[in-house]
Amino acid sequence: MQDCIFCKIARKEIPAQIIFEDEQILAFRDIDPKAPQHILLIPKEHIATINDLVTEQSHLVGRMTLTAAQLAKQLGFANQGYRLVMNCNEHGGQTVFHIHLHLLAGRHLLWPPG
Ligand code: DGP
Repeated sequence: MQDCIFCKIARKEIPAQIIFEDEQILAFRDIDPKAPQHILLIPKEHIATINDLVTEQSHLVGRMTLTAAQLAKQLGFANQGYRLVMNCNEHGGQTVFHIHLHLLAGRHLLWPPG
């Protein structure tokens, strides 16, 4: 997708603090962190929302989740804990229409979310 900001990050057309990359997944620091640790995990393939996921793409969500757990261990906050969030559309608070998994950690996160 030409105009998608996360596709541009995946193509390295705009900078980001990338902390993990493989053929299918990219992880980078959120530009506007909501916790001391705030990392976004995206599939390199453009998928606008969770509503657009098809069965053939479900492995990507598994890879994103497993990668988040690995990063939590590597970065040292797996045992203390963290939160994984995917926002969908207006009521979910989605602002970038390329699916992404938020990995939030480093403070006691409140529940329920606002
Ligand atoms: P959401 O509201 O769930 O769609 O989250 C989008 C997140 O993306 C938000 O926390 C801010 C982050 N973000 C938006 N633009 C950029 C960018 O250009 N670079 C980085 N690193 N993060 C961005």
